[in-house]
Amino acid sequence: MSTINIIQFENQLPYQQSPCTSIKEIKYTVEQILELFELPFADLLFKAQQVHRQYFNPNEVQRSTLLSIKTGGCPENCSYCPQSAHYEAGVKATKMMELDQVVEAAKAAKAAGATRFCMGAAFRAPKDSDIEKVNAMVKAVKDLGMETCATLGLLKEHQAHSLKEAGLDYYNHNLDTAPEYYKEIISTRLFEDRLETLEYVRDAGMKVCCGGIIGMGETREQRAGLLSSLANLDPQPESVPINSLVQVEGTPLHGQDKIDELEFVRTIACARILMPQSRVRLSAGRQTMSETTQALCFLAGANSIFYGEKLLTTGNPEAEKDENLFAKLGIINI
Ligand code: SAM
Ligand code: DTB
Ligand code: SF4
Repeated sequence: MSTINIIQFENQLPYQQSPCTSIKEIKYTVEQILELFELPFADLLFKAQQVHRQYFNPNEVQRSTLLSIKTGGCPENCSYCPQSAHYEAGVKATKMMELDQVVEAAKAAKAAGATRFCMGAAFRAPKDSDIEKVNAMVKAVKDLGMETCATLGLLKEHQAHSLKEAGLDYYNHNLDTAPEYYKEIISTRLFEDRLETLEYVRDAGMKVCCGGIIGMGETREQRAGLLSSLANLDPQPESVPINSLVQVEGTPLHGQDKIDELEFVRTIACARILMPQSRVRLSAGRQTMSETTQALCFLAGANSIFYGEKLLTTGNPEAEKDENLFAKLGIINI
């Protein structure tokens, strides 16, 4: 068994200065995270469970439902994304949804058991007039007694404050992949632009939902690089979505070798160990994942999911299927 002790991370790591203030010091190096990845599977999962049980009830999983409030036609070229205008992925571009449609969807999500409603828009960066519309949605969804989350792309400082004032609880903005691999995936905006948005969100007082995608052809070292960037955010994100790439025909990443499912479970376990107080979200990719692999992900410390038959443009397991899985595993919704 490796001698890595989780506690040692706090005390024995080299200090490095980072240009971005949301990463104040490099507490978790890629090399150390690789050592975790390389542990025997049983030892890695045991460590992850120990950490998980320090802060969470391991039988509780939080559920969020997504709604695409503005779909497609996005000017960015994220090579995984069917909503990019750069690719022909069969997604029809729409205008922003009307408020009453959003409220209807949120009511249905609440009735099905979701506690958070996450509104996503295919923007590079929203205009102030878009923020006004989203603010009205946030207020209406909060009035239903749900937590709110939005993912609208890059924000300006005053926009983050405006969303916070409207009552937005979480802002989702992912780092997506390791800084070293990032330019292979997206060239229309920088990794550093993302860090800036995360800083505005944090400074405005909202909770941060920030994760990435596994299975885009990255190496294990690059998976460790993504986790290092996430874990070194200070404070760490409250919510960490780990997406398994959903391959959509027409996008450049379609046809990519699929990630090995046990490697995906290892990634979840490492995320749990590195970010003990965060909710690690088993995110996109569940539709093609076996129940057994999902169960291993929960065992490895995942404790939230996207719930409902659609993500943004692609499918997700039906609510009833998830209810059955939760019943088999004795998992309760919170
Ligand atoms: N346009 C905004 C942005 O990029 O920040 C918000 C919506 S965007 C769809 C939110 C996140 O969904 C992306 O950062 C990416 O991590 C994830 N995502 C998009 N397409 C995906 C896919 N095909 N498979 C897995 N995750 C995906
Ligand atoms: C996140 O990390 N994953 C969600 C949410 N945040 C917005 C989106 C997944 C999108 C999967 C592809 C689609 O449905 O378009
Ligand atoms: Fe646009 Fe977001 Fe898709 Fe990138 S991930 S193309 S920014 S909708």
